[in-house]
Amino acid sequence: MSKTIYIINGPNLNLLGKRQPEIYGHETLADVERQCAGVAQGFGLAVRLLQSNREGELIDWIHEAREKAAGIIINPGAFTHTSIAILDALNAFEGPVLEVHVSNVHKRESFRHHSYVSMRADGVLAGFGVEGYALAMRRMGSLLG
Ligand code: CA2
Repeated sequence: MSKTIYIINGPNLNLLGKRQPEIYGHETLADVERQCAGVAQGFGLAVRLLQSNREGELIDWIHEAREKAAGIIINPGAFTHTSIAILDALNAFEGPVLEVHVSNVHKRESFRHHSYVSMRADGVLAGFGVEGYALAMRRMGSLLG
């Protein structure tokens, strides 16, 4: 059976491709899922794309990933900059964790420059648009292949 990669998305990312295209582009989470599934297939991996506006639900999925996923690609949205709880959950996950941001957070407001999740992430991509997810999936393939 294929190893599964969880692609976990935080608050407001359900709006990708629907609002603020000047920052976040025109592609939706459905496009992200399709692009990542294509890359994953080449490495014999499967994907499960998840999105929630609730911190606790994101944490529950990270816990679930301990049993069901070989790796996590996560864009925690604004929780990136605030959530020690998400960091704690990721610290209990043993596989690779890659952090993705659609925008270049370092080019934006200073409150976006710090990430709790980066203290656990094995790699961070920011500012590659939604293409960052597929790039992270390619890296996941190298790490797990
Ligand atoms: O650049 C990223 O991917 C962010 O994680 C996105 C978060 C932001 O708080 C982080 O600092 C950086 C915001 C997600 C909001 O997503 C939207 C997408 C389209 C339209 C409106 C919001």
